[in-house]
Amino acid sequence: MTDRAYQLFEEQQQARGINLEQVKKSLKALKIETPSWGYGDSGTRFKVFQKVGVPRNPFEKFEDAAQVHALTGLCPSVAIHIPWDKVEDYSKFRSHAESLGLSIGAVNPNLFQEEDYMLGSVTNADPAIRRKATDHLLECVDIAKETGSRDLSLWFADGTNYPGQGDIRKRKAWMHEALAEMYKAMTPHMRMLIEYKCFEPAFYHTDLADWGMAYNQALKLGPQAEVLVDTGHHLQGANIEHIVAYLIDEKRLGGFHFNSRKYADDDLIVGSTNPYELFLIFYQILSAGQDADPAVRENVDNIAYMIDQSHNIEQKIPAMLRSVLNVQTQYAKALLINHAEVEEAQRNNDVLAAEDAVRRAFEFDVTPLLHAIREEQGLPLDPMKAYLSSGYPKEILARGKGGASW
Ligand code: PSV
Ligand code: MN
Ligand code: MN
Repeated sequence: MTDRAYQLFEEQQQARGINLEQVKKSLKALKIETPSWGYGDSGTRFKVFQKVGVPRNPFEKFEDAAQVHALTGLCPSVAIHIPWDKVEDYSKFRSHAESLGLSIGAVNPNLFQEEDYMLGSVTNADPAIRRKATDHLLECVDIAKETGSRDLSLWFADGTNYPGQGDIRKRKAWMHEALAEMYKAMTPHMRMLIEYKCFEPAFYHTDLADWGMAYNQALKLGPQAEVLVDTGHHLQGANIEHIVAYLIDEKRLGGFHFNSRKYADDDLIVGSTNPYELFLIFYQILSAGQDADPAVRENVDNIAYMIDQSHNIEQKIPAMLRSVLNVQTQYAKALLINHAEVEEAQRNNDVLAAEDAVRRAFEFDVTPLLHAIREEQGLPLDPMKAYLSSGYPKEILARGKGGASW
């Protein structure tokens, strides 16, 4: 790469003691899973908007996801949600994914869309409903065996709207009972990623409301259970990067659902309102990646980076491209942090120098670096532009309206 902009960038970073070859290697290794449901029609509780050209079935969702991977080299796997992505023959589904250069990623059970679950699924006071919900979890383990998926991502809408509505401690025990049964059914290579959320759809209490509750369940289950951090699932002002650092240090950070939020679980394009938070999350991960404890480094190496966003008003594929490119940009910036400089400032209790050493990396324009790695990988320098000028956006219009919802 002889581009002038890259040359300047290289000189600038070398002068700061940054090993750009290592940075490029790390960037090329970044993998981000996209969610099948991010390609379908979506909306809010007020309205689900129907778009022209939306996939009509799980197979077409994967075809759209393959576009995102082909243009970015970042997204070789796609998470599925059951029953949204229920198919008759999972081995056929798996072959379809493989023929597109993809694999089927995390399997997400869905325990929030049936009438039966209005007052809870695995924490419902009715044992028959708890049984039905647990059976669905077991069904998802079987599906994961067929799809070759390692991760099962669990999110429960379970909670109550009013004081006294449910017995919080009994519900805690029922949650554990269901998770333990599922845990036992998993093969040794599988992982259970437990997702928490502070509220919504329940507005008084949620059975797994925060990382501590998810971590507590994971700890009681065993080493194959870990915590999933969805960036939209915290109360205002929560320090997500602190949670991330804490969980990695306890070797229980399983993965992320990246999305952007301003008010609640807004599920917006990643990095659209809070890029610095994303950068600081990567700062904690990269810092832990240099830990002396191999178990901490192992946790870092196994973090599943996943997107969880639903595009309400925008076109699905370009929105997904924007999300994954924003993740890549913030990761690239975080790779420019000079950790020795930060540590020296910390040792000297030099608050301003420490803050400056971290923030400075965020302020670099990493465009020349991203262009360089894309060129080296034979990818378009501007994946968004390449998509918009390709034939695909027009081709999918033939699908018409009325595609799969979520
Ligand atoms: C719930 O808000 C959530 O974040 C969970 O990950 C679900 O699986 C997903 O959204 C579904 O939209
Ligand atoms: Mn999520
Ligand atoms: Mn969510």
